[in-house]
Amino acid sequence: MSQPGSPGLNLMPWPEADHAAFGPVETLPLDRIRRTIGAVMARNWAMIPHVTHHDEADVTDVEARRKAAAGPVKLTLLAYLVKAAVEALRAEPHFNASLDAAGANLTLKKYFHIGVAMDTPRGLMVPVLRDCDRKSLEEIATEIDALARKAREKGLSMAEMSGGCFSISSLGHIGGSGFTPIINAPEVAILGVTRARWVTQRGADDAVEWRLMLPLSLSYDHRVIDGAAAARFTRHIATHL
Ligand code: CAO
Repeated sequence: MSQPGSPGLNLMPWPEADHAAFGPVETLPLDRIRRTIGAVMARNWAMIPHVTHHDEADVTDVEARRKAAAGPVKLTLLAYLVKAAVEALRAEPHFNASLDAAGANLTLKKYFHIGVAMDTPRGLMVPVLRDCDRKSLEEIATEIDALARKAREKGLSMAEMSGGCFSISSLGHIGGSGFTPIINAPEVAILGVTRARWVTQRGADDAVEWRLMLPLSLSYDHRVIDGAAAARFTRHIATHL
C-alpha cells in the first residue's frame, strides 16, 4: 500500500499476450508452494534495494583437509561455509540484523541461526540451523544432511524455516561462476556460492601455483549495509575458510 508522499511501485499492468496466436502452447497452473515462493521472491526483490558483491575464497587447503578427514561424518564445504558465516557475522554485527517494515528500527541479533537454501521436488526451501556458533562442523554437516533428506521426502514446517539471521545458497555442486541471490527477508544479506575452479597464480619467485578458488556472491540490503562493509564481510568469510 502506498504511503502519503510515497510514489509506491507505480508498475505498468502485466502484459497480456495471446501466446497461442504464435504457435502451439500448453498452460500449467502453478501449485500453492510455487505461488507462495513467487510472491515471497517478488516482494523481497521489489522492496529491498539489492547489491551483489563478488569475491573468491582460496579453498585449496580447506578442501584438502576436508577430503582427508576420516571421521564417521562426511564433512561438506557447506558446513565450513556455515561456520565461516558465523565468524563474519560476529565481525560485522550489522549483518546479523533485521529492519522493521517501516525501515525505522534495526534489530541486532545475539544468536547465530543460519538458513541453507535447498532444492526440492516441491521447490526451494530454506531450513534454519540453530545456534551454529555452538555446533561443531560434524554436527552442522549431519544436520544439513538430515534436513535435506526431510525437505526432499516430506517437506519442512514453517517453524523449521523461521528465525534465520543469514542465509547461504550453494549451487556449487551444479556449476556457475556467480549469481544474485535474493535476500530472504527480514534478513539483510545472503551468500551465493558457485563452483570452485582451479586457477594458476603467481607464487613466490614467480613460480606458477595451482589454487582452488571458490566464487562468493553476497547480496545485501543497501538500506542497512554499505559496499565497504559488504566487501569486508565477504573477505571475513574468505579468510576464515
Ligand atoms: N564447487 C565445487 N564442487 C562442489 C561445491 C562447490 N562450490 N559444492 C559442493 N561441491 C561438490 C562436493 O564436493 C560434492 O562432491 P563429492 O560428492 O564428489 O564430494 C558434491 O558437489 C555434492 O556436494 P554436497 O554433498 O556437499 O552438497 P552441498 O552441501 O553442496 O549441497 C544442498 C547440499 C542440500 C544445499 C544442495 O543439494 C541444494 O539443494 N542446493 C540448492 C540450493 C539452491 O537451490 N539455491 C538456489 C536458491 S535461489 O533459487
